[in-house]
Amino acid sequence: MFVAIDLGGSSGRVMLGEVSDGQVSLTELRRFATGPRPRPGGGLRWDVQAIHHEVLDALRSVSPLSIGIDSWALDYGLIDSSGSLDGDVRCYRDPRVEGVDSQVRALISDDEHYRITGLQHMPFNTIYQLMSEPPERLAGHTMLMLPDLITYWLTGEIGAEVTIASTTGLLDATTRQWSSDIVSRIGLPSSLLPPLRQPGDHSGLFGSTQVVAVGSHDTASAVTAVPFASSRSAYISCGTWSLVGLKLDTPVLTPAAQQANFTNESGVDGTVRFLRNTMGLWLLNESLRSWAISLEPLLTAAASEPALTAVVDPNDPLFFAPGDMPARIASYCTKTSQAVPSSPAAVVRTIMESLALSHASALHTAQRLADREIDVVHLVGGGAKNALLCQLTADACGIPVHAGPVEASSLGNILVQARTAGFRASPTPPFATYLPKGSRTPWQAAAQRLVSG
Ligand code: LRH
Repeated sequence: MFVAIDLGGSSGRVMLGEVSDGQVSLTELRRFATGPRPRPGGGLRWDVQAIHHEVLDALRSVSPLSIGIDSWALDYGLIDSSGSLDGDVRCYRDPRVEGVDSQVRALISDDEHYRITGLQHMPFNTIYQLMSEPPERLAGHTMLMLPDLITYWLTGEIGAEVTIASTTGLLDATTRQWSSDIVSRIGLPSSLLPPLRQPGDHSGLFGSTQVVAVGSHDTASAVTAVPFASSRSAYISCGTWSLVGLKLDTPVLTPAAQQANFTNESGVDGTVRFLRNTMGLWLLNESLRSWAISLEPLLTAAASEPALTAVVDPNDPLFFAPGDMPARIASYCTKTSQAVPSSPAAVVRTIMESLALSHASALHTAQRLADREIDVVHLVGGGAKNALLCQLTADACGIPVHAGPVEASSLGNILVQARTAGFRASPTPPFATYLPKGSRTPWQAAAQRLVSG
């Protein structure tokens, strides 16, 4: 039996995985809220001590063959010379990074940065978070991405797993090594970055149990669990974010890919996750939080709401911070001269259709940039449970959507551990297929409203 510690932006899970007949079965041992919390001094932080405590408590009751850890990307802790965490682990939604990208641009142009890292420009990428730190907080410190920090707390060993290192803006996408060029040009201390680990490496021992480096970026683990039907299959890993793209052998570092803001993150087994990071169920989860009502009846009601009366761009900065999401959706609709959704069900319909449109746009761009025909898309992660979202995504994309697995990151995490321990196991097949219905014309017209809005 293996343990996956899988930390998402709204909840964390400790999952048990058993391998039998080449398939992994998962059992949830523990689930806890992770979401960002306000910091006493302003801004947003993660309660990493609470996460560590939940993990330790869950591990007390099991004796697995190994443990693997994956989490959301971008955020890090700083370890001081005495080996302690110095200060908070800030959330990428913390506004401290505002304007920092233009300071970095003066040291290395966006074009050159993209040619080296292949990383999608997001103003809250790790590189900008680091550059917003006072220099004295970096000197004599080691940066550990969240899974590397939990690994360090469990094992005492320091390292940087490569799939999550590739989201920092400091890793060379071609050599898959830290870019000493970028590090020296932006003036970061080179001692900040620990030696790299690969998925499948042994990271250290927790008691007598091996901790194995997996695809420690949750998206890397999720893509490992996609039951790809063929090379013409794309994926959408849909949780707080929707990661929409292709698994490739080599990065696409072209100006067109840069302009479309596509990312080339390092995947398991030397693969590349060529994708666009678009906002996902965050809009829905934040809306539910402000209404304090449950999802299922709302989704049923949303399915009968009239189609495409109002759509929003989920990536608009207006939706980025935590807070009253329905009010912001209303103000977006007013600003773009669309009908304001007048009930929670109508808001949910708007969110679902907006995510479907955003999925379709990213998918069509991915196939153009990678010059690859796509005839099916796998939707994995929490969004796979949402039948309305899966159907609308199939309709907007005009191709079938294979749904599942839901716990893709945990499954991918266990698949790498199982392989490392010498077991043969493959991704779980999809549990449902949604065929596209209706014409794509109304979707294209709705997309046009966003462009001209
Ligand atoms: C998805 C994800 C995504 C990152 C974001 C911070 O959970 O890891 O790939 O960009 O969270």
